Amino acid sequence: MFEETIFSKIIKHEMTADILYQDELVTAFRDVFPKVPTHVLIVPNILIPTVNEVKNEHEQTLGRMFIVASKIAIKENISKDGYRLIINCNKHGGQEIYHMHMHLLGGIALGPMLSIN
Ligand code: DGP
Repeated sequence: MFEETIFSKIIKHEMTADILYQDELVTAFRDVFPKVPTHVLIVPNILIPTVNEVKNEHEQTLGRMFIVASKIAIKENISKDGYRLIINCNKHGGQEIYHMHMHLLGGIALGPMLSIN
């Protein structure tokens, strides 16, 4: 069994978040510390800690994450100018919350893909 994070509480509505979308597979809510004007997290409802734990059985959920990201981008009016989708994995990837999630980032030009300090 994996250890639940704050994201499980948000998914179960035990903790407040600005939820934009929820269905039987995924939940999308605004990042509490937005880095750009639109910063949304798209999260599987089941706990997959990192991309390393992704299995064949998660294929539908992973597909749904992209579909939801695309729909939210349209709703947020950032689809035409463009946006970035990021999934961080483990320490070197900069992952802080061990419930796999996709960042949808947009609303400004994001510049180069990476800046390594
Ligand atoms: P990552 O570094 O990829 O694990 O990103 C975790 C993100 O989660 C980070 O951008 C901040 C966000 N976050 C952390 N705690 C909360 C919370 O309680 N609510 C919301 N909405 N977002 C959170």
